[in-house]
Amino acid sequence: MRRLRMRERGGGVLTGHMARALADIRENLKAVQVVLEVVDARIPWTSRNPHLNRVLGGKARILVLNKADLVDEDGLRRWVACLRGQGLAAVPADAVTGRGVERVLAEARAAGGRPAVEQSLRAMIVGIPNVGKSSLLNRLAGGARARTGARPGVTRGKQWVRAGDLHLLDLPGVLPPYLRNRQAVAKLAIIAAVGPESFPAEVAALVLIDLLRERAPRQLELFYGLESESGEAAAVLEAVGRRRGCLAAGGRVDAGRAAGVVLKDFRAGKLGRLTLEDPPCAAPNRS
Ligand SMILES: Nc1nc2c(ncn2[C@@H]2O[C@H](COP(=O)(O)OP(=O)(O)O)[C@@H](O)[C@H]2O)c(=O)[nH]1
Ligand SMILES: [Mg+2]
Repeated sequence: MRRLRMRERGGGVLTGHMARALADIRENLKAVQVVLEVVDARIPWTSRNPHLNRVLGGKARILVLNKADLVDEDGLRRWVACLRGQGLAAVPADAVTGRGVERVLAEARAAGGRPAVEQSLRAMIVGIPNVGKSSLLNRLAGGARARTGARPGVTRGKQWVRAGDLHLLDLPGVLPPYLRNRQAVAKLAIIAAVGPESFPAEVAALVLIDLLRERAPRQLELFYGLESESGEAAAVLEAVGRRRGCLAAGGRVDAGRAAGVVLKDFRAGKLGRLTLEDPPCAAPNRS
């Protein structure tokens, strides 16, 4: 395997890009009472950006564990229980089918308090790329997507859309992914929050293979019809590539194409519903 040297960006350091994104969000926050922080339910921890905590201050927040359809029920339940135990209003959702979205609205209403007379509750969506911010916005705003327009004294040119009795800022706030360490960046690449230009797909696929083998043993063998693979992740990737005809000149396996296959299948949920990390709470006693 090619040795990878990764330049850590935005981890502990506040880069200019990160600071600008946070400043934009801070500015928009003034206009809302509630924030819907969207994360990917497959990596609820790694897909958050902890800088948001500082920017939010005491603002009410709902933590939407989106793409809940792609994770196992048990893992999801444990994550929700753990986060709620920490006082976070965590709500699982599937922004494509709309499952859980009503509850997001209900909790936003409850958390946002009662706005002043004549005003509706205003909220905004934030999150790192590809977690489903736009999908959730469309779901919440419904098909019509009628803009409610600027409201004097409240919006100053911002566009709002109606979501039930809530007013949502029309543009979600994009948080840069938080690159805590190499494993975190690999997970972010797996869910396509970080692109292949920043983290090679092949390395992401190898990390994914290791995670799958640890968390859902035999899943890869079953799905791709492989012999039992006990070797390194690279050997599994090569077996998948051979199986799927990802061949380069001379009959060698094209590892890059094989990586693309594994990542695509995982992202589509074909390799099983699975969380890729555990909540920072002890597993419940199952006696
Ligand atoms: N399976 C699944 N896919 C989703 C869900 N929400 C969004 N997506 C898909 O994830 C991709 C990114 O969604 P998008 O809303 O553009 O994310 P954004 O970058 O955060 O605005 C799109 O292909 C969506 O169809 C979900 O709850 N489940
Ligand atoms: Mg979007």
